[in-house]
Amino acid sequence: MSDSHLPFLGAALAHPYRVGLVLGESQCRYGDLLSVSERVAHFLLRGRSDLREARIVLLAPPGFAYVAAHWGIWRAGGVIVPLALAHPVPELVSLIEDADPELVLVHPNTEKRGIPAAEACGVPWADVVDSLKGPPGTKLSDLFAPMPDAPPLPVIAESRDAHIIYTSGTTGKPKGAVTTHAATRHQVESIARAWEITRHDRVLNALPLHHVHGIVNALLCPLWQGASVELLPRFDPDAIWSSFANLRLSIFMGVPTMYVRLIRAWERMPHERRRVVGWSAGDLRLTISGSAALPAWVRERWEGITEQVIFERYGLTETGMVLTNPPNGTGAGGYVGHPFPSVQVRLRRDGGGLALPGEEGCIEVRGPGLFREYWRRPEETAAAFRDGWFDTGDRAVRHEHNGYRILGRESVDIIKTGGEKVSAFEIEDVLRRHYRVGDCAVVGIPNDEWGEQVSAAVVITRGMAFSTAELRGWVKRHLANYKAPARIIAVDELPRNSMGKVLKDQVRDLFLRAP
Ligand code: MCA
Ligand code: AMP
Repeated sequence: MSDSHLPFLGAALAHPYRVGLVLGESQCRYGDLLSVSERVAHFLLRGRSDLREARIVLLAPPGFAYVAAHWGIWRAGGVIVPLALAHPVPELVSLIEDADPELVLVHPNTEKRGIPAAEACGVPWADVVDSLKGPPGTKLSDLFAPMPDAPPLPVIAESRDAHIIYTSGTTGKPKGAVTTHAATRHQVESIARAWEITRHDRVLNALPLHHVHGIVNALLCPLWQGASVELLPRFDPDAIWSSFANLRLSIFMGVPTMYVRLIRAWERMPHERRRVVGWSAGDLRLTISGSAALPAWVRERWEGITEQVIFERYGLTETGMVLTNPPNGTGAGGYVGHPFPSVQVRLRRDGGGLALPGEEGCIEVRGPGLFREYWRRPEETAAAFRDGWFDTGDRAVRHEHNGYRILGRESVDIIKTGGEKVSAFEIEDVLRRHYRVGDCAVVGIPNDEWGEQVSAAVVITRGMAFSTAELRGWVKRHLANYKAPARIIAVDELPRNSMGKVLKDQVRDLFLRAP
């Protein structure tokens, strides 16, 4: 088997017979992933020696095909651009146009949206399941067989780009954060060191695979270490409780909303089952929350059910993981702890200078795990850094012992709902294109289950009737369903200052006061 010298393959090459993935009833060994990803690489290369950082969009649900394609893209010298399963065609078109890929890999479950989107962009597409078979003409029965006559795969320099992950910002459409192989390795090594992840771990991953959380933390990091990952095709609280009860898992990672959903599912169970699954979850080595603030009640309730303390960490798409509590459960609730190994963090005080312990400021990050650039957006890349430090836009305070406590974001126009970051501007832009909407303002309203709920105040064009369902449907036709406002209220006019700028704090108050 040819070796493309990527360090993430190390554990796979050393332990081909170990189980890498658990998918329902079936298991997949590292050796299988190596064989099949080599076939994917040759499928993508079509006789060429190196994809030379061509972007390949992957639109596939979590599963064997996703992981084999991911590895195959990297081994062929390509850059993976994973897109969300929730995107409707227009949003896929806009992301594919931006990424400018050489190919879109769709899956039987995603082709209904993936194919029209690729065709609208004039980009070729292929079925990821076909790519697993390797060069055309390969029989399915040869899937896991070695490829003795295949030419060697390219040697990939670590300075080359590895993936582009789209993230919403304060301006316009989502931006692609480009991360190199070297930065990805630093992110993985940093997590593995901080959380002591080894080949003896077994991680349950029910996260979507188009974010750093699901890809780097819960998939690449354990596979890099030679551990096993149980991949769920989608988040299903009952399936997760069953996995806790039936499998010897050691790590679960989730966003706060997932813990809320798990708690609600537990509360619906018969008394006896509650005890069994609660104890099994208590046997996990690590239960980790991130991507949004973990409410105190969730942490306490979870501890009551499982006798297990959820520990919180903090990170971003652009930086990978930044801050973490100690994995032994001794961190304080409400804090996200101290920097990961090799990550430097500082707090910039408003008006300049660095904040002292106990003083509020904006988190800035530096280190070898940071992204390289926003794809084809040099100005926005430059604006994201100050003296080489990445400006996270998150506000925090630091205390000597417990570390950092996140206080919120600088911008009211970024909303975190169920761990998904959404831009108010993007939703306002779509709402304004509806013929009934004269004007609108989108804000995030605190919510027990979602953290924040996307909420829109709309000025309806004179004389028109107003329907929440119609406006939600309109947004869902253009953007991922989680961007559709959960709450919509009609107002005569939006509160504005003397310069005409919408006063979002006052818009928020409208919702907080509404019944
Ligand atoms: C689904 N819905 C949502 C969301 N997700 N509404 C608001 N916010 C959401 N995030 C709505 C759908 O529109 C739908 O509404 C209804 O819920 C059911 O949809 P379904 O897809 O079945 O929902 P679900 O599967 O239960 O999803 C909830 C979820 C999901 C599992 C919490 O949102 C999720 O996987 N979130 C994690 C996102 C994540 O990985 N973030 C990491 C990025 P309707 O019926 O009206 O259509 S941050 C990151 O990577 C950094 C580095 C970090 O720090 O981790
Ligand atoms: P994303 O851009 O989707 O990667 O989301 C990154 C953002 O998620 C950060 O800038 C924070 O606002 C938020 N975030 C991540 N982890 C936490 C956490 N533990 N507590 C509060 N916010 C968090």
